[in-house]
Order: sequence, then structure tokens, then C-alpha cells
Amino acid sequence: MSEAKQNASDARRLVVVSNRLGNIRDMSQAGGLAVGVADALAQRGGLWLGASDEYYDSAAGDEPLIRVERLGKIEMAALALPREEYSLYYNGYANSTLWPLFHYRLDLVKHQREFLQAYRQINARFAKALAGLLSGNNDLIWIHDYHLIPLAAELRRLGVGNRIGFFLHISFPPPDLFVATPDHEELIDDLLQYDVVGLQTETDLANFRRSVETTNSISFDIKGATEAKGRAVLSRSFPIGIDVDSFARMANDAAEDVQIDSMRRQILGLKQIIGVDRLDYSKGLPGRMQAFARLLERHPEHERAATYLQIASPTREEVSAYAEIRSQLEATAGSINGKYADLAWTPIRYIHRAVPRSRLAGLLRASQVGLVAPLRDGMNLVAKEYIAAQDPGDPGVLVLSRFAGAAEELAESLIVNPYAVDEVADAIAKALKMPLEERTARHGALLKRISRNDAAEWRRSFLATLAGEG
Ligand code: GDG
Repeated sequence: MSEAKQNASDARRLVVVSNRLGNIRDMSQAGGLAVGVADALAQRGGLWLGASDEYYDSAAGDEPLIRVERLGKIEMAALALPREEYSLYYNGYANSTLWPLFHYRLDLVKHQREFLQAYRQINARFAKALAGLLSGNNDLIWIHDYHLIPLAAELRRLGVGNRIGFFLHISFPPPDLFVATPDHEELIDDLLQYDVVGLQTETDLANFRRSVETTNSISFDIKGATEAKGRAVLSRSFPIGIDVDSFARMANDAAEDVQIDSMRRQILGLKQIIGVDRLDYSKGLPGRMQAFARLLERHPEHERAATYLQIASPTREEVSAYAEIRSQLEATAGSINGKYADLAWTPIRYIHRAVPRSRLAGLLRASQVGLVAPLRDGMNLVAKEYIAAQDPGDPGVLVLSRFAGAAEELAESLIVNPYAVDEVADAIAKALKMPLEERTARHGALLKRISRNDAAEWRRSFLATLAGEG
């Protein structure tokens, strides 16, 4: 894109909406969406609207309760919401209906009329709050993720004619699964109220377009454009990336105790396999532990020579499916350790806590294998963080699920089917034995790609497209 065009889109105020606000004051703990969005706002200024972590209990009238705080060029607007309604929207429709549906888990989808009602009400509240904060129809509005699909439709109802873009951070299911939700027509109509619909991968993009075709008999042209009810809609893929340099720096400056742990393992000749995830059923965590156990069975030379560290940070604990996956994972780790551990060796170290980001970076660098084996994932930033964290002179090897969006870009990793436990076990064995020359060649290619498609490129290309310049 030319400088002139870059400047043209930068001149418009950026307005970002996501379910939660990032902590702009301390980005040291943030990943993904928060970093990508915060950097865009830090560069050009603008407004970020998200739900407040303060709720109100009883009806407080219809006027939105917003607290706006200015931090340099950025205005942070926190919207207070009714507690009960927020829970039905967040734990209910967003995370018990849409999340499993979009991760191909029809067996876990819960349909309740109150969920959908609250989802629509909360989106209408966001719309009303946002409409009052807009400075005119030149503001570029960028809405994030599955919590807020109906937001453009609600804004249009209030007469907002601005350019509005939507980015879906999670995968989009194939039409046969998508139409299984009774609300699929409404959801597609909502998505067609955006000017730009952004998906993570080519697979998601194809699934989205086919779902629109199936539901509304509207097809997209070769450039991803269509017209729906007289409005032009563009759909494209914008694979999200990370800030490679800053993550690499963090990994290099690892905390002393991480370095000591790593030296201790070096002395003992112990290699480390690492997994880092929110404790979510989409991440395939029990399967990874089983694959590690199969590694020990099929390749017994790794007994007492390899250890698996899984950090599984707590998430959405009020949703029942998350309590189930937690007990399943604890049982799996316990039974594998019970079978193999001895006084000198704990095969699996499982940490059910959030770990500070800088420490995480150091742990990724200190691990010879990055095991990223979700059953379905929009992108998976940990895969990219693992690559960024490595020592280019002696890098570890990424074992990556073909069902992570990242697999479309990261072909030089060892791509596996996470449902085929023996295949994953053999890939880990291959990674543990891979000669330095092959490791550096694979890592070099991967590093180049994640550096080219980084967080800055993701937001630049999305915003240029939204501004009509892409
Ligand atoms: C959604 C989509 C898509 C994890 N544990 C800790 C911690 N993390 C950080 C990781 C990474 C981020 O959280 C997780 O990002 P992922 O991409 O892996 O997965 P989701 O949370 O499911 O994110 C996903 C993403 O949105 C972005 O579009 O890639 O597909 O599902 O940055 O490092 N960070 C800290 N402590 C932890 O314990 N500090």
C-alpha cells in the first residue's frame, strides 16, 4: 500500500469494540486481540469500547452507563451491564452456544431461548452506547469476535451508516454444522450488515461463504464481494499474527529461575515438551497427554529423558463443560504420572494457573518441543509465540495440529492429526531427535513467515480493507 493511502485511512478515527477491554496501562500480560488492537490505537489514537468489570444488579434505566477514561491518544469506554443478562449472554449464548458450534462441537451446544434474548439485548446495549460515542460518520468501526455478531445490525437500526468491520477470532464451521443452529439465518443476516467480514483462514472463509450461499442463496465473487439487501459486503481472510520482536526479546530475557530450571534439565539430559493453553475443550489437552504417554510406550528411550510441561490457565469456569474438561485432564495427568513417575522423574508437570507472560516466553524458549495440538482453533497464537521464542542457533521443533488455523501458514512445523494419538507420539519422537541442521532450516522458514505476517500486518491489512483501500 502507498504512503498516501496509508495516511488516508489513518486520518479517520478508529473505534474498536470487543467484549472486554485490554489493560492499556500494563500490556505485559496481554496476548492476541489485546496487543493487536492496543498497538493500532496507540499509533493512531481512537476509542475502545468494551464491557466493564463492574455490573449492576437491578434495572438501572435504559441509558447506558459508560465510564470513559483518556490515556494519551486513546479513550477507553467501559460499559456497565446488568449482571444476570451479561451472564446469559457471556456464559450462555457466547460460550455455551456459539463457541462449541463454531468449534464443530454440536454435542456441546446448548440452546436456550433466554441465552439468545440476552445476547441480542446486550448487543443492543453496546450499540446504544457506541452510537452516543461516535464523532460522526467518518469513524471507522472495528468489531471483534463472536460475542458481538449482531452489533452492526443494531447500529444500523439506530441509523449508523459508518463503515463497520467484523473480525472473527475463532473458526467458522462448515455449512452442514452451521445450519444445525436454529438461529443460523439470523446470524448470517447479522453478518451481512457489516462492510467487511474478516476470518482467520482460507478454510474459515470458504465455510463462511458457503454458509451464506446455503442460507441466503447469495454468492461471493472472486474478490470476495457480494451484495445483500442493497449493501456491498466484502469477506476476506486476515490471519492474525504476533509482535515477533518483542516476544523474542521477552524470551531471551527469561527470568533467572526459568534459566536455572533449564540448566538443571540440561545437566540431567532431560528434554522438555511444552503446551500452553487456556483450559478449553477445543485445545485437545487430554489427547496431548495421551500422546505423551504413547511416546513413552512406543519410544521407551524417552523414559526419564523427556518431560511434558502443560500450562493450562483457568477460563470460563462457570460453564459446565469447562469443569468437566478440568477433571478429565487432572485424571489423565494423574494416571500417567502414577504409571510412569519415579523419585527422580515426573513425566507430566501440569500447572492450572495463569503464568506471567515474560515467564511463559522463557519457558517456551527453554523447551525442545512445542506441542500445539488443538482439535479446532481459529489461529492459535501460542504456535507463533513458540517460534518467536526460540534461539535461532539452536531452535526447538513445533508439533502442530492440522486443525489449528496456524497450520495454513506454518507448513514447516511437524503437522499432525490430533485425533491420531500414535501419529502425534511419533511426531514428538521425531522432533526430539531432529538434527540441528533440519531444526534451523525449518525454524528459519517459520520465523520469516511469522515476521512477515505479524500483528502489524494483520491490522494494517484489515483497516486498509475497511477503509476501502485494500
Ligand atoms: C482466540 C482464538 C486465536 C495462555 N496461557 C497463558 C497466557 N496465554 C496466552 C498465550 C496467547 C493467548 O493467551 C492465547 O491465544 P490463542 O491464540 O492460543 O488462543 P485463544 O485464547 O483461544 O484465542 C484463537 C486468538 O483468539 C487470536 O485471534 O488465535 O484461535 O481461539 O497469547 O500466550 N498468557 C499468560 N499466562 C498464561 O498462563 N500471560
